[in-house]
Amino acid sequence: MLKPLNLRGFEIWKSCLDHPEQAVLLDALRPVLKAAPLFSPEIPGGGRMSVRMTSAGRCGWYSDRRGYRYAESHPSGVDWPAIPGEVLSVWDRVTGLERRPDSCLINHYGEGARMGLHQDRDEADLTWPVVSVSLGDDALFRIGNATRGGRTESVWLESGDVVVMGGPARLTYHGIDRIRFGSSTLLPGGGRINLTLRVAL
Ligand code: MD6
Ligand code: FE
Repeated sequence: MLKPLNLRGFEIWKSCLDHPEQAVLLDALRPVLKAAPLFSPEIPGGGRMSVRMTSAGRCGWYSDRRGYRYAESHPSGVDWPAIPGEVLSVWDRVTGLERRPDSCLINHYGEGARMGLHQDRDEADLTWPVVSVSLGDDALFRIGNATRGGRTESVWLESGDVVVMGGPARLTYHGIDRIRFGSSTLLPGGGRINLTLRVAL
């Protein structure tokens, strides 16, 4: 594993996971996706996100017309499945922290899906980092500033890349402009999965 790149305080670990490790993670996610299927959250302004989501852990990120929050269960009523151990080890590797995440958001990008610039600020204690794992198709990740607007910088995230957003970068705006659909063969149907691990409660 090389040293991470640092882009505006985001630590970007290129090729953190090799192909076999990526396949192991994906296999570990299959039962999670089966128990807690992906859904398209409604957004407060109306409409739905183009990204489909679900979660693992004690709580899961959720959005509807009332706003963003962490919910105790999947919209179907089932408990969120546990975060797979293989996923927790990635957190251990890149953070070295004693504390482990209590939530893992699973985002799925099909062709044309994107995620607008946003801050991650629904967690109770914003001193813990957020760790993100990319699997599947390449994605153009845009990093902005602590407030909306201003110049931005972009980087392509590829399958196996891991990003740590912590310290002064914890409240930086960021988003996914687009994916290169079909650039990876990791996911059988194409597309991209992004995992974000957080200490949410
Ligand atoms: C994505 N990632 O890569 C969206 N958030 O699909 C995020 O929103 C994100 O990559 C917090 C920290 C790292 C991230
Ligand atoms: Fe985010």
